[in-house]
Amino acid sequence: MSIPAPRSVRGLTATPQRPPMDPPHGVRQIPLVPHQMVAAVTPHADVFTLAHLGIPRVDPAGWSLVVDGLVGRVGTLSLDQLKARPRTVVEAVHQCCGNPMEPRVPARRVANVRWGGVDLAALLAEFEVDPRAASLWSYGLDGGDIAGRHCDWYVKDMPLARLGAGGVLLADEMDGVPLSSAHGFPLRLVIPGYYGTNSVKWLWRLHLAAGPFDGPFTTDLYNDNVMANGGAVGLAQRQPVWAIAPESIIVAPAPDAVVRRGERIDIWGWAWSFRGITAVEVSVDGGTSFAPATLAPRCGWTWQRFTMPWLPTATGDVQLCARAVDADGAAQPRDAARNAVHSVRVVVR
Ligand SMILES: Nc1nc2c(c(=O)[nH]1)N[C@H]1C(S)=C(S)[C@@H](COP(=O)(O)O)O[C@H]1N2
Ligand SMILES: [Mo]
Repeated sequence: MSIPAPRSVRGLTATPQRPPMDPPHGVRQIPLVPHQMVAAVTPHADVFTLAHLGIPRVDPAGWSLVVDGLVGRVGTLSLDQLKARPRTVVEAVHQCCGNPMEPRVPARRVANVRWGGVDLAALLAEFEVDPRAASLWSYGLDGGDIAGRHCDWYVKDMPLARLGAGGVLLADEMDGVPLSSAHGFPLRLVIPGYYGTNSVKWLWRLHLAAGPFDGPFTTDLYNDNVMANGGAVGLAQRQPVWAIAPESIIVAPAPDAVVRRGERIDIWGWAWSFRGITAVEVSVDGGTSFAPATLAPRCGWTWQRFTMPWLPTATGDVQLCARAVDADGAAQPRDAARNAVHSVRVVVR
């Protein structure tokens, strides 16, 4: 596959060199399972790391960001120029959608992250985006072979209309400190409300285009109908894994916890989606009946805490489940979906 090189601009960066990759292969670190996700804002060290092709070690001195494509003004920005811009902080749920080859398997790789950086919509306005632009192609410095295809760079596309909902960030900080290499140093995209795969790390190029990008991470992988049909579908039939579907996790009690009959406990956890959650229901009988939990309001793009008091009245095994409903009225499916209902077995003694 050939990727068009950025139009060369006098004195400005052309296609960059790939930085050293360490490691030169995929990384998957998932420090927390749901019952460990007790913090409202996930500490830096507890945020999962996903990298398909390895981790580029970027020298910030030689780094710059290219903005090109359907813009009135092509340009590049150095890290210093970006850091000198007005800054913003966005707290947002951050979720990996799981293995793209297994779109119906819940992975529950999730965190709630405080990102710092610059607002993308404000920055792009300065480049005079052409009205024909409908898609933002974001390029990472990593590349290699995946799913039988070669890619020069990790590239994702985002509908430009997403900017209208706000919060899209070029982030250089996580929880007040510079991004680590694993999380995208020196700069990454953050698209609140979209699955993590869309938030391109080690960003080097923003390309404005009229239509979708054709590449392994946009055309073959991360397309629900491609996976459902077991093969490639045309660009027009794509169903990209973009907006996060309604989901909830039970944090407490933990799996296999022993609780006392006649002693009140709180069942609590987190719920989130692109649109925001309007109700969470909890079941203490394996999903036969549900009762509404108390739900905290959403604050920007954060996950929302739910809690329900429970007084166990009989001894034995109990299957607890939580089900979130979002602002569209869409509810979590019982099973066979990446956002299937989370269920926890506890023992009442
Ligand atoms: N350049 C680049 N960006 C990337 C990826 C990648 O492999 N390369 N992985 C994506 C995936 S699948 C996820 S879930 C998130 C993970 O971000 P984190 O490792 O900072 O938590 O980064 C996304 N951005
Ligand atoms: Mo992911």
